[in-house]
Amino acid sequence: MTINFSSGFAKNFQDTKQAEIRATVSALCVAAKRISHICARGPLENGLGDITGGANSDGDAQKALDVRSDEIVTAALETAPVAYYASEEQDDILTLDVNKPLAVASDPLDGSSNIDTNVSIGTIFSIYSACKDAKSSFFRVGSEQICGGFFVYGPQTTLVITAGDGTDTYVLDPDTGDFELAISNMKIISASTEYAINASNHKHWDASIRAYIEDCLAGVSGPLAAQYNMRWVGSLVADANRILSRGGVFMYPSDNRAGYQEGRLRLLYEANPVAFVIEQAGGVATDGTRRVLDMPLTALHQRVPLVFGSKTPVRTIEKYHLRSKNI
Ligand code: AFP
Repeated sequence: MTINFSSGFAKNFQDTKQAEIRATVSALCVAAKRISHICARGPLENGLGDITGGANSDGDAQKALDVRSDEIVTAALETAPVAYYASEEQDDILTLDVNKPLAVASDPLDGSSNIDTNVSIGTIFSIYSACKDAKSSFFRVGSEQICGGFFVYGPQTTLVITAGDGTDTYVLDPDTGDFELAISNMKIISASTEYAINASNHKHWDASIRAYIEDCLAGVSGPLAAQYNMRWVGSLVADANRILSRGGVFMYPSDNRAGYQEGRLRLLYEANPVAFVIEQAGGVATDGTRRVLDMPLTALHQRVPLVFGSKTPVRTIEKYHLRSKNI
């Protein structure tokens, strides 16, 4: 079976489209089970975290598991109703079968820097209806996604997913080998005093983010009048999963390092699917001021500054941005 969908999954769509979405998600679950198994074997798999000598489109060094995960996802999508596949690990879009109806974008292995440290990592995916050609199937706004989400390979292997009618979590049952619905229609609490950011980049941030973080650190006697806590896993999927389960705000802003003017995360296969599940759970996802899902894709591996999570802190950060621009 691989996944026991909730009865309402993708019910917004006509039967044919719903079946196509379910078949593609099932194929991604097959891939995730294989990647999860490899991750669970860790060092027994000989060098998952080794640098292959290759690099992805952005010049990031590719780890062995990055490449293997991409191969596993590609093979799975070849069995699904998918015409085009765009991957963080491949420079260009892969055409699988132009006669098929869907297009999938993926970061097949998010959190590579954590592979050898036994910290949760994952696979992120986004599904669109295919257009007349490969490029137009992806060069669009994220609000045109028909399904999106991510797998987390951690203490549990989970799937966080939305098809536009709420965000659900499925858990891979080790006893049956199937993904089972565990939490339906998740809701992010609107207020939270927990933030996630790589604080070592403080000197690189713009004034608005520095001011916000400094006001969080000022605690109860500071302008935000609350005691804050910080978490930073270094795996987007792990931080996103925590925020879905207990609230908080994630920030990977632009900074003044070379290549980081638009942050680190990619719009197509990281920010858009995460923004989709976050919004469907009642949260907010912006680039600091603009809604992520309204941002048109103009380059396949385009980066975007990313702020997402509980509504109140995301809107507060927006105010810091606007104030720093005297808007
Ligand atoms: P890797 O896949 O190269 O480890 O990058 C992971 C990631 O894209 C995202 O999952 C993390 O939130 C972010 O990068 C961590 O970035 P820093 O290593 O700069 O903190």
